[in-house]
This record gives sequence, C-alpha cells and structure tokens, in this order.
Amino acid sequence: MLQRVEPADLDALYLDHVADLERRVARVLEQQGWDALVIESGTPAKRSQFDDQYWALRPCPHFQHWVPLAEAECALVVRPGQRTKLLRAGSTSFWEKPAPPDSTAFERALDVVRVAGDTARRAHQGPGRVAIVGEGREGPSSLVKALDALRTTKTPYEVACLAEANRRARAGHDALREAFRGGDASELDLHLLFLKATRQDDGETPYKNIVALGESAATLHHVAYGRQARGRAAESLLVDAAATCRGYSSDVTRTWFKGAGAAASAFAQLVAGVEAMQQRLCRAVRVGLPYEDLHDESHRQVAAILRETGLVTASVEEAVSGGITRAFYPHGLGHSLGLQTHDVGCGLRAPRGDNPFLRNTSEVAVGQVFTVEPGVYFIEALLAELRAKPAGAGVSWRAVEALAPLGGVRIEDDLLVLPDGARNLTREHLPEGGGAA
Ligand SMILES: [Mn+2]
Repeated sequence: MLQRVEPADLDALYLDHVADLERRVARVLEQQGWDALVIESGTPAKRSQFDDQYWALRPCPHFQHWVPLAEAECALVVRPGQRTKLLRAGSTSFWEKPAPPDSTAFERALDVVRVAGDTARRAHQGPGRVAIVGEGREGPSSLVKALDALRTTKTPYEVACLAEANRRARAGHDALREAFRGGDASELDLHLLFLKATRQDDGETPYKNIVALGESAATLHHVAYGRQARGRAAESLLVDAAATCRGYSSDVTRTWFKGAGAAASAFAQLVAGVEAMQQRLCRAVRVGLPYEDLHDESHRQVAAILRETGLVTASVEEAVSGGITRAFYPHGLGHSLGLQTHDVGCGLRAPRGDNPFLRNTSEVAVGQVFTVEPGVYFIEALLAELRAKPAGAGVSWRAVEALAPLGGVRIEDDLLVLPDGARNLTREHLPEGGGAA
C-alpha cells in the first residue's frame, strides 16, 4: 500500500499545476481570439422557492481547476502574460461561514484580491475581449468545450490528489467489509459507518454513498437506505462510495457476499467472473484505443460470464446483438474522473445509439483518469422487457430467479493512463475488487 500524500508535497505540485494551467489556457484563449478569461465560483442555489434554505455551494469545475476553494461569489481573472488574479469575496453573513480551505497554497500561486460581497462579479471586466464562464452564464460554448477537454489530462498535482482520494476511501471499504462479514448491519448503519471510517460528513462525499444489500443492488444508484437488519442466509453487499482530496474524487465500487447454498455459490462464480473481467479490461487499456471499443469488449465478456454461470444459453454473439447483455448490464463501462465524479471532458462526442449511457467516448490518451466499472444486475423492469422479446428465449429464467435476491455485482477502479498501459490508483490501496466477505 502506498503512503499518504503529504500536504506540503501537494502544495509544491499545486504551484506547478497553476503554471501549467496558465500556459495551456493561454494557448486556448489565443486560438479562440480572447484577451482574457473570467471564471466565477458560483452562488448557492435555493433548494425550493417556497422556503429559505440553500444547497451547499458546488463550485464551478472550471474555477476549481485553478483553486481548491468552495467559496461563493469569487472570480478568477486569467489574462495571458499577467499573474492570474483571484477576486475573493469576503463573507459578511453572521449566519454562516465557509469552511476554511484545505490549503492556502493558492495565495502563493495567484494574486489574491479581497473584494466586498458580490462586487467580485462586477470588478472583473478589463480591456479587450473578455470571456466569462460560470454557473448560469452563457459561456462561449467552443471555449467551454476546450476548457472541459483540458481537464481530462491530469497534471502531477491532480494525479496526487486522485491517488490520495483513493487512499482515503480505503478505510470506509475496509470497515464495511468487516461489518458485513461479522454482523447483520442495516444499509443505514453501513452508510453511517462509511462516513465515520472516512471522517466525512454526508455532504462532503464526492457522491452520495451507494450502499445496497441483496436485491437493492439492482437499483444502480441505491441511496434509500434500509433501516432494518435482514438476517438472510445468503447475502450480498454492493458499496459504491469514496472520498475526496482538494476537490478531486475517487470513485470505488466493491461487491461482497456471504452465506451458503446454491444461490450463494452461483453468485460467487458471478462475482469472480466480473472481478476477473474487470482486471482484464484494466490491462487492455492502451493509448490510442477508443474507450467505446473497450466498452463493446466488456459486453462480449459479460455475455461469456452469463453463459459460464448458466444464466444465458444463447451464444456470445446472440447475447450481445439480441440485447441480452444490455438488460443485465445497462450502464457504460466508465467515465472520466476528476473534480466532477462524472467529468464531462471525455464525453464530448455522443456514444453510438446502442450505448446510450456511455460517458467516455474519447480516445485513450496519456494522463487521462477514468473508471473501469463493469457490472451484472438483476433489474426487474429490464429483464421483464427482455423476457417478452424473442431474445428472451436465450435466458435461463430459473437461474435468474434464483440469483435475483442477491441484486447484482459491480466492481470499479480508477485508472491513470501511462504511455505503456495504466496505473490502477484504487488497487494500490484496495487490492481486491470483491468476493467472499
Ligand atoms: Mn463511477
């Protein structure tokens, strides 16, 4: 297991990150004919027009790319040839105060100017053509796309943050596996245990913890946690939960099972099959490969696993072309990862029509960070649809019914693309993807 990344090392890398960003953004601005770029941090959104509560600020990712600060009404002024300016709005509220930043290294990298209240929004206009990007702004779309694309290739600072976010997720996954193995905790208990073990408040996790026992795993984003212990003889646990470091997310899924009997041993085979497939797909990552090809390959491999576990009798070819694999595995193989858990930079092109939920359609390139997260699920609505179609004859419905109470399996790691393959940022800390608890 790798060591914790020290804050001082992150700070040193951050200074290089900003310098690198200044060079890359200057190139984009020049190409698109802009003299300067203003990026606003954002304003908290109201939860409902009928009361006076606000959501916590989700800073604009273009802003966070420069500075790990979650403060409203700030703005960055990027003017090539000059030091980048951060207009930092001091809060005048006596009701609340933003959390202090994890690091103040940005004070060394940027010219920080304190401005009062929302004047940050008005103070940033300067000479020449100035592009403004921020929540609710009609930013120039070709510029926004180019900035999104910049985020897909990570600097050493960003890689260190993503690696550290993975290390922080480990304590949570370890604790849940132990609690599941040794007891009969409810989903809510397991969710709260994850928060405690990773020292995160619910609103601080990169995405809402997905904690699913048994059939709940068939709801891909299950967050309506059950409050009762279940006491089942055969049980499964799918945990898709992670942590952050300076705004960067990890995204990690593990699937564990326990118990005996025919269903448990068939499920064991399914988990082992998905785990082995997921590792083969991680090893297949190569520079220049269209990610969608890897996604297509995952469907052929899911078909083979469905046959090996007796769930499907159709050939691999028929299972893929007849839509059988899409009923058992409806989501995409993975997505770009960074400041946003589902970062958009690798999805600038639409996927093929039969891959509607694929969020990574880029060509694999050095420095990208993305997830590889195949799965197999027993989703009632999709399987009922399949059963009514001719292709449904290629499914062993008795085997499906036997396994449905165990919900499904997903295994997810975060990969950094290297010139000769990929570094698995997750397995450095969590060597196993799933199995017997
Ligand atoms: Mn994911």
